Amino acid sequence: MVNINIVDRVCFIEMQNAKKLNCLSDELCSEIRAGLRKAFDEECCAVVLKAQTRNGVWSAGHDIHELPLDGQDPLAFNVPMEKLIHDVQDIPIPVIAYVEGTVWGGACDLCLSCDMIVASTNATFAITPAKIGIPYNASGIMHFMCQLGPNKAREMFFTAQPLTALEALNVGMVNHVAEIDALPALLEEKMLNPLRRNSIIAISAIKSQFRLLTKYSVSLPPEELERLHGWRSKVYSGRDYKEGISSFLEKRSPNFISKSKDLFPPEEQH
Ligand code: YZS
Repeated sequence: MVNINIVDRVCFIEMQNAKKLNCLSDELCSEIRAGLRKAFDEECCAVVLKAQTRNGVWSAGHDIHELPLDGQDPLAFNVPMEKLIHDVQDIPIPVIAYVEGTVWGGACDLCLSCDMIVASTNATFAITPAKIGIPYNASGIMHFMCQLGPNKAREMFFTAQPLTALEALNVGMVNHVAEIDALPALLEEKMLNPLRRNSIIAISAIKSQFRLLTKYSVSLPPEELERLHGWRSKVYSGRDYKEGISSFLEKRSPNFISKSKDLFPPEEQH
């Protein structure tokens, strides 16, 4: 599912499950995580996460077939896709998302969790939980808020509409955009050659500081955390979530009927 190739201290991890649109299945996430560990063990100075595309799709996001229907949190801390997102942020080596094509759902969060993104002009980025009745999760929402600002992040989550590569560049989500043929040279000149020249121990210390500063920049009192979890569990154990998954798999439009007030029953309002 994944090809790992180390060239001149850079670890290229290529998703090769194009026939399944590189859906972030548990297996694919585990193989990418193994690639990250190999990059660290082999003392690489950078990781490049790329994909073999089909129908122009870089990754179709979480494998919808693997979303739990038994009331479990689909985006719990310990699900493989979330573990991959944590590993990308925790590995003390710059991880660059190299995007040629469309990116959907959790794959968009994965790209945002990388340290930098270079994209081809035909790339697009969409976060789509609202299309499936998923409440997303706080750490993922934070990634978008930090990278895009609250307004653009809300627009992406609420509309589930793709952002073009140029729009993503304008809001600072993407570092560089180029025509697909020019992207390899841009990656080498703007990123990989400087990374090979610079001090990796200094970069590791700087990346680790970035991680701590963003991780602890928000502190919610425990009761607010519990309230947040209450909202999420109501949604992912509710009707719209099941309807979102069924409608996708049955290739029909969803019929969402849950109401906002279902989240805030009168007895709980204060
Ligand atoms: O009909 P077959 O069996 O060939 O299967 C179809 C699709 O069902 C399948 N497929 C997927 N299967 C599981 N999980 C997926 N995410 C997924 N996406 C697609 O692949 C076969 C080809 O799909 P088509 O729709 O026929 O292909 P195409 O017309 O080229 O459209 C490609 C896209 C990617 C635009 C389309 O498949 C699509 O919109 N897929 C869903 C993208 C998406 O919303 N992914 C987010 C998944 N959820 C998450 O990542 C998070 C949990 S959340 O929802 O919170 O963001």
